[in-house]
Amino acid sequence: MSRLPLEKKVLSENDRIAARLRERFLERRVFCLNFISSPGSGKTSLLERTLERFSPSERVALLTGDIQTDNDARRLARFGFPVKQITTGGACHLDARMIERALADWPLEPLDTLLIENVGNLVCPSSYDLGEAAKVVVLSVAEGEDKPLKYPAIFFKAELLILNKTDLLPYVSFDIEEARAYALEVHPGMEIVEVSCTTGAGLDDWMKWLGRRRESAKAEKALAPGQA
Ligand SMILES: Nc1nc2c(ncn2[C@@H]2O[C@H](COP(=O)(O)OP(=O)(O)OP(=O)(O)O)[C@@H](O)[C@H]2O)c(=O)[nH]1
Ligand SMILES: [Mg+2]
Repeated sequence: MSRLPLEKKVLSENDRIAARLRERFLERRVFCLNFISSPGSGKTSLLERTLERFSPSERVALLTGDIQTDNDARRLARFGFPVKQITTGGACHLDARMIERALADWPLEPLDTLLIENVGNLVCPSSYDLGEAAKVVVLSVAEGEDKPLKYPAIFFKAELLILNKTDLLPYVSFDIEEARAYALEVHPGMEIVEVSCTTGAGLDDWMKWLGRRRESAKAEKALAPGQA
């Protein structure tokens, strides 16, 4: 069998499960985000800074994917919200079946928000829909400003680009205006937020985006059943 038909079959099976998940999220009114970046760009750090800004009454849960170790789940569990690690045992991305399995014994009813940290990889995760409302791509200033041009799929599919580690700008040759221009070339109108998870700079802008996007998802949900 040639490679292409098999790949197509895997992806269409994934899309089928992702559609089922999306429907469940819609029915249960759960707002889901899928965070994607290269290894080490700061996905877990961003989630840590986000969780510490949430009030304890916030109904948020997290899934975090890695090839090996539960390090990220342990980091995130410190904030008191439910967290599950998905260890892919070699796969370079999360797929919709892994999410469905992880949620099988987790009631969605008490949840309002589900944050999924994908495996560190800028390529494979972009092909796998997880049923999320939106993808968020994180790029750190230590990675080179040309990444949106070299890995366009994820920059095209993500609604928001988070440019992280801005505290390192004085020490690296990263042209942040050029990075923004490349991202907009690939995805005109893409929203971009600059942050430093270390100093906290820009995190208010990120939290505002999150709040706004969550509200707009709720409004979509309100319209969905009858389409008024
Ligand atoms: N200077 C600086 N370092 C940061 C910042 N954000 C994260 N880091 C550091 O970058 C390293 C990787 O951060 P993580 O949050 O683990 O990155 P990740 O994307 O979750 O990594 P994987 O899950 O392995 O893909 C850690 O040493 C963080 O402390 C930042 O804004 N500035
Ligand atoms: Mg991580």
